[in-house]
Amino acid sequence: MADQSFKQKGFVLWLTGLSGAGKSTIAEIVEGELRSRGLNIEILDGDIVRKELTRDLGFSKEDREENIKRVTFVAKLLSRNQVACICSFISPYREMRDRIRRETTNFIEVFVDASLESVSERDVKGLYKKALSGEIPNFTGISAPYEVPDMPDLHILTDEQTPLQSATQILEYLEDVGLAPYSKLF
Ligand code: ADX
Repeated sequence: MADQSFKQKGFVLWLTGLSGAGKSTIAEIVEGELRSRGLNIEILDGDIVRKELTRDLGFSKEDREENIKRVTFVAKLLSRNQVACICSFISPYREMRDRIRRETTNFIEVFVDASLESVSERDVKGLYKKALSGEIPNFTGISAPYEVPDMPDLHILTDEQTPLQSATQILEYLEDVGLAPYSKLF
């Protein structure tokens, strides 16, 4: 049951982590749950945004910065209009994530942490194999850096928990800071 007295505030829930760490899956669970609690919500996800909004960009440091810059612009517009915005991007550079924090209100950095061993072993999209053989250059974790967040608002260990448990950790945090109405979880 949605809490009718809850007044929605905009926020930017930013999921950062390696490709295949579970960002998109967790984002979708959180989205579904918040929508069912009556929040207006949008997801901006790397794989989709790169087809629709940043198709012209690749994976050099400059292109990733431009990718994140455009996404931040959209997230800013949404969140300042009380929309909950879930952003799911590798966003590998600390400096770029710090910039988003400075430019948006209610920014929550979530480190979706999976070991390189586990993501490259699972290799859901078959990209790690290609990156290791050199077929894909500049691949995060293999031939391009991932700068681990120093002080994320939330640190999620996806090697040790299910996507549902990770989503629950995020939902409890959002409830605690007053950005989501309380509800019986799942
Ligand atoms: S970011 O670095 O600019 O934040 P983003 O999250 O948008 O990256 O896109 C990452 C997705 O692009 C990955 O999940 C993967 O499917 C795909 N991809 C293709 N090439 C690369 C690459 N060189 N490095 C990382 N991801 C890549």
